[in-house]
Amino acid sequence: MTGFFKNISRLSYDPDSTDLGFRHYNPDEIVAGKRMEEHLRFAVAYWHSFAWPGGDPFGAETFDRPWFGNTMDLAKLKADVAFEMFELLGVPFFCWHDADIRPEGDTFAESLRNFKEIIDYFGEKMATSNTKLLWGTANLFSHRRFMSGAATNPDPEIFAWSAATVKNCMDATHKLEGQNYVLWGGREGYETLLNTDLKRERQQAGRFLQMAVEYKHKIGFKGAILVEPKPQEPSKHQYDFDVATVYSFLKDFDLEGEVQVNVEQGHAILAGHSFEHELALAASLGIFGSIDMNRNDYQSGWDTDQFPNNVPEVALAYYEVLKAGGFTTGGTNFDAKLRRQSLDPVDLIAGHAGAMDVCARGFKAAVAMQEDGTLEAMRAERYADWDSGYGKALLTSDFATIAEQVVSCGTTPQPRSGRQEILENIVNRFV
Ligand code: XLS
Ligand code: NI
Ligand code: NI
Repeated sequence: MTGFFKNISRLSYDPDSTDLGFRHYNPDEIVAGKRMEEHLRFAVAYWHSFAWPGGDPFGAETFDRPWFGNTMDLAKLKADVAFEMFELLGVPFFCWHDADIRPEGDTFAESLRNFKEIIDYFGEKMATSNTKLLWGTANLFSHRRFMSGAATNPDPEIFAWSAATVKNCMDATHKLEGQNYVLWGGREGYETLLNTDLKRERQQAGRFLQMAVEYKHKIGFKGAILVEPKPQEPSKHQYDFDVATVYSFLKDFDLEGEVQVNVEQGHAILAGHSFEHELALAASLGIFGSIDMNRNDYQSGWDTDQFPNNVPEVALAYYEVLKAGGFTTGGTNFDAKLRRQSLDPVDLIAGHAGAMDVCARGFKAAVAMQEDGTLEAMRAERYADWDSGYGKALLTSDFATIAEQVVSCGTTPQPRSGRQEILENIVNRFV
């Protein structure tokens, strides 16, 4: 034991808890035919909880963690603390970037050696832990070499460096039996069109993603490859703008059926959508994979990555997840970080525990809405005329025939209510 979380014991379900216990998340409770833990599939994000130093654009680190520093011993201490936290929270999964877990070396080879040693260290820990790997990913955005992009960099050597990095991160994810591999392109975009060959960069990104898919098949990785859309930040414009943009990109590069999306709450908001919009669209396009759960500050206009705390919002999101059939390889990754004034170890536990409770409440509300069935019945009723007779035949007809029928039948269609307020009132019965 590292002693970092001293005086904190394993959290358990206690509906009357006034302390750190879960008041709503009961992993063993059967909801909609399955244990809640298996539905929600919570994951801790290594970067926010253990690598982020608490800086902001106006100030440097506020956190003073005993594992901060660039040595292997400290990287192992960080891993020890991380696995202690997974155990305290009882989370079934975690996620990492290469740069979160290993010290950067002077050369690619040295960084890789460090990385592999930590992956082995994780492997040993995972052998006796209940926490598995939801996904691995490569950090192709923090180091200055990636300032002009990774796959989309004007310098081919950076493309090569990035490809080598993703290859090794995929190997490691495969080795640890990760359920997915994620690609998020924070620098795959531009700062100014004046220096950007948009067409060429898009081709580079497409080929890069094809190579990742080819490599997945080569090594026999059975998990899903997920692209995480985000419209901007850190780049002014990012190519994986939103779910719709990613879909057209996948179509263009023949990657449909090979790649799904990891949808993040805060990114949806930045793109001018709601989380449920992005989830519903992903599901309808057949590319729903996993979620990064967090929330933005609605006033600040950037990706603040706060822990979720809005039950009605979360309920509508899980409603879409349920309609998509729930998670298969995906899960609920808390891509969320503490506020920089939240210095204490207990804050890390409280942030996650509260978020797990908010998700549990939202999820149970979503299940209740689904089991009640009124919302879906009303939706089905709204489109019912398409299911038979005239409506059913319409889409296989043609303009000329339709025009003739419209004139000859002589009736004028009457507008019907969309019933939005009634539907919103129904949702409010459950949240
Ligand atoms: C940043 C992204 C990042 C990805 C993983 O905004 O959300 O954390 O999830 O690279
Ligand atoms: Ni994000
Ligand atoms: Ni994310």
